[in-house]
This record gives sequence, structure tokens and C-alpha cells, in this order.
Amino acid sequence: MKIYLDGNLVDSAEAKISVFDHGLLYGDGIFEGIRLYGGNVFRLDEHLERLEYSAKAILLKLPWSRKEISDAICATCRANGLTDGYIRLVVTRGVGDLGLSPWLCPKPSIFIIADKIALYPKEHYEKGLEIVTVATRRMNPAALSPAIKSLNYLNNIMAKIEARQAGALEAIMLNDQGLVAECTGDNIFIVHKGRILTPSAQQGALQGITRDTIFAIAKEIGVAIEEHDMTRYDVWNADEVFLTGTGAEVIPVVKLDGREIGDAKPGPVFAKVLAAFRRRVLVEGTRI
Ligand code: PXG
Repeated sequence: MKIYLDGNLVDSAEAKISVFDHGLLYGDGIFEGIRLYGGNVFRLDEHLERLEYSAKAILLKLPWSRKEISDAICATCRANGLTDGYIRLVVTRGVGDLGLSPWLCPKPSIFIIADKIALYPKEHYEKGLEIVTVATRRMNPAALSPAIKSLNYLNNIMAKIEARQAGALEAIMLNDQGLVAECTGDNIFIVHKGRILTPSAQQGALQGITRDTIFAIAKEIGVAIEEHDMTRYDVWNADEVFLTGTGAEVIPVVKLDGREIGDAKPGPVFAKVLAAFRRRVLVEGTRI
């Protein structure tokens, strides 16, 4: 496998970064997870815009243009003969002396991995996931904006561990008001009385690229969609629930905290959304 690392395509065994990289020492860096479908990179511009926003928020000046990053992504996919897969783009603060200060790092590093990913076993895409609510709360936006896709994922990892300990593959994280924010690596949607509802960014949801796609799909299929505050009670009593993310794509949820959602089967709105999503990913991308 070839990895793009700071301007070169190198073998994965040679793709190494320094122990003095602040991305590793302090989680000081940002990333994007992107999908490749049939040789098209899905919503590449939107991912690169979010990367630029994350960079701006952490005062990291990207020394590469959007075009240069985009070309590097396409070159990495081509070098690996990949037409369908998952692209992990990471920008770290770079190498610097010990100490938190980002000014110790003169040059950011960039690397790109283009590989396969299977977030959940296939059967759950057909039968649905059983998930739980965990005690670990979503980071307060006053501490770290959930809009920044930073290399600090311990908050989500702790929640994932709790889910696993409860025998579930994914978890709902509440914000510090006790409202539903999102899952550990996915956004959440509920369907109630014919409307699709999802928590807002203000309530701690990452503005997912897949989430944005669901808004476009809802318009296309003529189903009302809106951001709405929600509690666990609202999710337990939803007609349907589904999760979205670049890794997960679109996956139904049939049980939360031991309560069956609807009739405990993936529902008709989910089926329509999934079909529209499958059509869209093949036509909306940037050719590699
Ligand atoms: N919320 C969180 C906390 C995420 O990390 C999403 C929502 C969905 O956003 P997108 O833009 O992907 O629709 C994410 C996405 C990985 C990986 O291991 C990262 C994510 C999702 C799945 C896998 O690289 N982050």
C-alpha cells in the first residue's frame, strides 16, 4: 500500500512520523474521513472546506492549496488502484520540541491513507443496530467545539468503550443538558409522524457531510426534515431511527436502551433514504 506523506507516495512500511510530532504528543491536528465510490471521491470539496474550517479554528495555517490536497488525494487512490474505499486525510501540527505551544512546530505534516473500511458487520445494515445511551457526555462546545474534527477523539472513544461493555456497537452521547447530541462516530436521525428530525450543531452534533446529504435526499424524496432538540424519550418513541457517517454510511437502528424502535425492523423512510443515498454516491463525486 502506498501512503501519501508530506509530498511523496511511500510504502506503508516507510510511512512514519516523528515521536515529536505534536499530533501524537498532544492530539494537535485535524482530519477528514472521506469515501470513494466507483472512482469518484464523494463530496470532496465539502470535506476540504470542513478541513479548512477546522484548521482555521485551531490556528493552523495550511501551507497547501485546496487543489494541491485534492490532487494528492486522487493520486493516492490511483497509486493504490482503489475505486471504492475510505480515505483518511490527516494534518498534524508537525514536529516540535516538547511543550504544548503550537509555535514550537514550524511545519505542519500531511498524510493520506486510502484503504477499505467496514465499520459495522454487514448483517446490521439489513437487520438494524441495537444501541445504548452511555454516561460519557459529548464535549461541551465551550471546552472544544464539536465542529472541529480534531485528533482528540478520547471523548468518543470512552463512549465507544462503554457501548461495547454494554454489548452494543454504537452509543448515543448526550450533551451536558441531557439532550441527544450524536453517536460516537455517526450523526443520528429519527423519523416521527412522517418527519425526519436530527439534533443541531448547537446541541453537539458534528455537521457531518453524510448528514448534509440526508437533508438533500429528504428534499428529493419529499419528506420534511428539520433540526430539533431531542431527549432519549423522543428516540425511544420514534417510528424509525438511523445513523449516518462517512464510515457507517446509512444504517438503521432497531433498539435503544432495550426499547424496540417502531416494529423493531428497518422502516420505509429509511429504505427510501438508503436507495437515494446509493444513487447519489455514484454521481456526486470528483473523478480521481
Ligand atoms: N460525528 C462524529 C463524532 C464523527 O466523528 C460523524 C459524526 C459523521 O460525519 P461525516 O462527515 O463522516 O458524515 C463523524 C465522522 C474514522 C471515522 O474512523 C471517522 C468518522 C466516522 C467514522 C469513522 O476515520 N467521523
